[in-house]
Amino acid sequence: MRRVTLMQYLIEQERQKDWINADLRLLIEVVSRACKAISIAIGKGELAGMLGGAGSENVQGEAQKKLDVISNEILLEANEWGGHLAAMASEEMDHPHQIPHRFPRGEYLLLFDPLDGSSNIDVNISVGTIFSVLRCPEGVTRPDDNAFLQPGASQVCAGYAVYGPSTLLVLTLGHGVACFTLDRETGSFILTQTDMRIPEDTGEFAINASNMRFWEPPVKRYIDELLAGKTGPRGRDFNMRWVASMVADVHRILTRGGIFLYPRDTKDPAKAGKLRLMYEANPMAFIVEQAGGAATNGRERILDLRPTGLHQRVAVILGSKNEVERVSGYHAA
Ligand code: AHM
Ligand code: MG
Repeated sequence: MRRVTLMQYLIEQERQKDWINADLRLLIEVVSRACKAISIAIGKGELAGMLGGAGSENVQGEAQKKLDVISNEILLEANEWGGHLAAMASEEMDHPHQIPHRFPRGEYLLLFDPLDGSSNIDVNISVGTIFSVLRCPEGVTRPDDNAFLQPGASQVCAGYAVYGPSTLLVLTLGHGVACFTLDRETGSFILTQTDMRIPEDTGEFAINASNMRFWEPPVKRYIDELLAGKTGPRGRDFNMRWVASMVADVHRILTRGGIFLYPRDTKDPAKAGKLRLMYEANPMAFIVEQAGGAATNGRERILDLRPTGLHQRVAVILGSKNEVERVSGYHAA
C-alpha cells in the first residue's frame, strides 16, 4: 500500500480538490509538528521532569500542569512566525496571543486546548491536543476576543491529536474525517484512515456518573434507562467507558461508536457545563458531525451556538446520531 504522509495528503487536497489553500496547509503542517513535539515531551515523562504541577493557575482558576504550560508554549512558538495566522487563543491564556510585529500576519485564527485531559498526565493515561481554525473577520488587524466569537459552523478546519499507545492526528477540512498515525521512526504522520464514520446506533455511553445527583432531569432519565438494561425501557444492556480525557473518549466514539455526555449540572450553577465551547465543544462537534454523528447541548446544535465569551463553558452531548437525538428529545419533552 502506498504510504501517504500528512504533507502529501494536504498537497493533494489543495491541488485536486481545492479544499485548502497554501496558508491553511502550512497551518496544519505547523500544528502537526507542534503535536509531534508535545508527543515527544509527553513520552519522556519523568525522565525529563515533565510530570507534576507548574505551580500556576489558568484564567479559569484551574491548577496548571507543567505539560499544560509546555504544550501551550510549543504551539505558540511553532505558529508565530509562519505568516499564516492573525492571532491565537488558548484555553491556558486569558486573552488572544498577538503575532509579534516582526512576523507577517495571515488570514486565520487558531484556537487550541494544548493539553486536554491533563488530570491524566501523571497517571500515564492518554491525553491530547484539540484545535480549531477560523477566518479572521475582514478589516480586523489586531484580533481581540470578539474576533474569535464565531459560531462553530464557521470553522474551516478542526482536529485533535491523541497521545496514546500511538500518537494519532484526526483532521477535518469540512469534507469528512481522516486519521494519521505518527511513525515514530521517520517522524511523519501517515494516513491510516479516511472517511471515519460513527455508527448511528450504539450500546456504549461515556459520562462521569459521580455527578449524577447534579444532573438535569432529561439526562438523569436517559442514563437511568441505559442502566436499567435488558429489563428497562430500552430492552438491552449498555456498556460504560469514561477515560476523563475528552480526546480519548471522542476517539473511541469515532472508532466504534458511542455517546459522550458532559451535561450541564447544578454543582456550580454559574457554569453551563465543564467543557469549553471554543476549545473543546466546537472542534469536536465539527469532527463528529463530519463523521456522521451529532453534537448538541441538549437544546441546540453545538455548531449553531453564538459564543459570548472566549472561555465560555457549555454542556456537550455528542456521538452516535440516534442516541444524541434521543437525549435531545428528552430535553424537548
Ligand atoms: P482539561 O481541558 O482541563 O483537561 O478538562 C477537560 C477534561 C476533558 O478532557 C474530560 O472529558 C473532562 O475534563 C473530565 O472531567 P472529570 O474529571 O470531571 O470527569
Ligand atoms: Mg480540555
